[in-house]
Parts: sequence; structure tokens; C-alpha cells
Amino acid sequence: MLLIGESLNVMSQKVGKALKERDPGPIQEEAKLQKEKGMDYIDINLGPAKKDGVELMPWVVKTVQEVVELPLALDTSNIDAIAEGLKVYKETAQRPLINSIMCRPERYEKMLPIAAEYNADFIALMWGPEGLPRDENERAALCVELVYAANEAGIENERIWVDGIVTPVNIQQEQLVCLMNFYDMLQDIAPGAKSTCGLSNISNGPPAHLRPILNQTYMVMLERSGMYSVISDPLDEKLTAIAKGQHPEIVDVIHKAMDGETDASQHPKELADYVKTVDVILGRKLYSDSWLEL
Ligand code: THG
Repeated sequence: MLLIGESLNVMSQKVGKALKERDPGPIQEEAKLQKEKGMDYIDINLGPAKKDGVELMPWVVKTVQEVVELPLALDTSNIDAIAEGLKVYKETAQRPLINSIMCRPERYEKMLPIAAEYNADFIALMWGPEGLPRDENERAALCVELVYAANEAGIENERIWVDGIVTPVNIQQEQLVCLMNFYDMLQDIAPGAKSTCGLSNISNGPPAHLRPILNQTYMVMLERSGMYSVISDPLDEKLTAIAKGQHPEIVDVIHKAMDGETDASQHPKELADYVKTVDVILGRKLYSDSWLEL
């Protein structure tokens, strides 16, 4: 599983302040930390960046590329800021990633030519004219439309990273299964396409100390549906270790739980918690903040 670090983010206090003040120090520290923690890509998340994005994105790209050679994902809804960032992007072993292009004609008609011109990969976000798709079939329909438009623009499937959108477990529990069903179909819809998602979205809402087990469990479940990469928290070392294949016993218990071949009572607490979390993600149990205590 390839990992894209999420924490070079305008919402983080340290990074947000440094971005505002154009102070390279904390940003370069963050980038080096992400590399040390095993990230394969760094997501530069500037949010909407309406006002100064066109000037800020190229500044951050240069600032990060002075200290690490990892490929970067440029994450902002400001289209011109993405283009300006790609203009100064120093070539890396992998192509840069545009994060993201939505399934809305007025967006992709502007953005696909930018991806083509600068030889960038892009994240295809399954967010349509009516917002979040309701199930795997609506996701599939959006995906077909955007992949077709990308191919027309000369971008092959291998450069498209499909993001079906992870929803918070406490408010849209049933969507988590739809998302896995969608990834199960992806290679039929778009052969050769890559995949990714904002993994931490699943635990956006639950208490902070319970976020890692939700993120870790869902990552393993999604990997079984072919997930190629996730945007993740670089400080979650356990997650990174699982992603890099260092915890086969955890992967094994999660798979068995998915298949109904084990239950929590058969395992010590650490593994039992993964079993209970699978049950919540699959909707076998209703989510509540106390699911591990039940
Ligand atoms: N898909 C794609 N891109 C995305 C998302 C996605 N980019 C943004 C987001 N979702 C993924 N990135 C994050 C970044 C931070 C957090 C979650 C997802 C996060 N941060 C902590 C918080 O908000 O509590 C800590 C913030 C801080 O550092 O203070 O949860 O779905 N393509």
C-alpha cells in the first residue's frame, strides 16, 4: 500500500501559521518528518486558497522540493493554483498528482488539459453534480464519465487515481460498504486505473484516541478490494507498519472477521478490537463511540 502523507495541511496549526507567514522552516521540517515516517508521497493541502493560492502553491512546492525528493500531490480547489504549482514542479521519480478533479464537467473540462499539459497524474474524485454518490452504482457511473473524458484528453487509465470518497463512520456507516463494492468493480470499469482515498475521513468525528483503529482496520479492508494507495496520517506508525506488510497477524484477523470465520472472544484484546471494528464498518453493529467496550 502506497502512502500519501496528509499532514502538510493548512488546517494544522503549525503548518497553517507557517504558510501564512511564508516561513519555510516548519514546512520543511514537516516534509522531512513525513519522509522519515515512510510516506511515499506528500499531499500539499492548501484548502480553497481562493485569495493567494496562485502565489502560495508554487512557493510551497519549491520550499518542499528544496529538502525532499518525494513526489507531491497538489491539493486545493483553486485550479489556477494547481497550474502554477505544476509550472515550477521539479521532476520526481513519479509524476506529480493533482488532488483532485471532480466528476463535474465545468471542473474537469478546465482541469484535464492542465494534467495533460504538465504530464501530471490526477485523483479522480467521485463527487458529482449532485454531490456524494448514494451507492457503488452511482460511483461507477461518475467514474465512467470522468475516465472517458480523461482518455479523450490523452490521459491513460494508469495516470488516474480513483477516489470513491470515504465517509465518517459515525454518520454514514452504510456508505463504507458501498465504497468497498465500488473498488471491487473498478478494474472492470477502468482497467489499469489506480486508486486512493482520504482514509482518515472514516474517523472524522469519533474521539481522537479511537481514530487509529478505525483507520487501520478500514485500510486493510480496502486493500482487499484492490486499493492502491491511501492519504494517511504519517504519525500513525502502526498504520504505516501494517501498510508496509509488517503485521500479517492483524491483516489475517481482519480478513477472517470479514469472512465471519472468527469472533472477538477468540482473541486477546489487541486483535479482538480489530474484529469488533470490522463488525462496525460492515454495519453488523451500529456505530457508537463505545463500540470497543461492548
Ligand atoms: N480525498 C482526497 N483528498 C483529500 C481527502 C479525500 N484531502 C483532504 C482529506 N480528504 C485528507 N486529508 C486529511 C488531512 C487531515 C485530516 C484528515 C484528512 C485530519 N486532521 C486532524 C483533524 O482535523 O483533527 C488533525 C489536524 C491537525 O493537524 O491539527 O483529520 O477524502 N482526494
